[in-house]
Amino acid sequence: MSDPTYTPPKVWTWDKPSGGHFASINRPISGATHEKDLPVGKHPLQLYSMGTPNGVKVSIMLEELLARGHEGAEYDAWLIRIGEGDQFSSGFVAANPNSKIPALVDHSTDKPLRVFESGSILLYLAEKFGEFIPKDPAARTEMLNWLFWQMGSAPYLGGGFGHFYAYAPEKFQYPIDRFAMETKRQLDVLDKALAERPYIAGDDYTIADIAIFPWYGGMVLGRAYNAGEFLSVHEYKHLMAWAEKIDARPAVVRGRKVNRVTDDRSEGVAERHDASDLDPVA
Ligand SMILES: N[C@@H](CCC(=O)N[C@@H](CS)C(=O)NCC(=O)O)C(=O)O
Repeated sequence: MSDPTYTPPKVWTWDKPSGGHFASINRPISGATHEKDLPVGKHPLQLYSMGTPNGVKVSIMLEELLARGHEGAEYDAWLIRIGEGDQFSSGFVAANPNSKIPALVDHSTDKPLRVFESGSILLYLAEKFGEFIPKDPAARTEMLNWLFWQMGSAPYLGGGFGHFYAYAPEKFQYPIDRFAMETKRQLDVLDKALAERPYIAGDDYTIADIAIFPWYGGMVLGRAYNAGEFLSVHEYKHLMAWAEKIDARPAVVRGRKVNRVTDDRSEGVAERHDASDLDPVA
């Protein structure tokens, strides 16, 4: 139970788990908890991830690149079970010292190159293949505006609203009000932008759409925290139409299936090593 009379001590110490959904994996220190190398498959790109909103940004991007015929975007996707602490293996920490999925290792470079943070991975892939990133400096800057907007904004949606609405051990009104307000403000920002243009940064589909879709598209499509009714997401009509349009893209359908833990093969696969792994089940 929370203590309404709690006064923070002078110095915070970690003397008990914080409670809530992720209590067993949360620690106030970084680094590896166990020695284990990451597996490496046969393709140039090795993705270590899970089918969460941050994870699927990268698998959607890779599927979009493959759909445009870039064979160099072939990849192995390995499942990192964040609820079981796989992100704290020595191998994963070497790929991402921040112990968060997604992480990518590019083996097509002289020395294998690690790329972490979903925004950095999207930018890396967009530049490597020259796709989903405008060449015109003004259009590129507008795209980057929205890409970085997503990186700064989604933690309020996920770590703020989602955490206190769905995962905290008790319902506290103050943080739910605080983050519901901010999440609705963000949905309104997107809705207003999308009233004026087909994609978030302009006329073309870019990595900014790929970054924003899993969080904010997922939210209005009713996939996040069971909070669609609570946040009246039907009000954001332009955002909804954009989300439905992106959701229907074949590469998005495929990318969303990657690193998903499910018994239903048509819903997703834990690992992806071949294009046929994501083909519809006959
Ligand atoms: N800013 C990071 C956020 C990544 C992130 O928060 N990943 C979550 C899953 S969606 C994670 O790995 N959580 C595991 C943990 O916190 O230990 C990115 O965009 O890549």
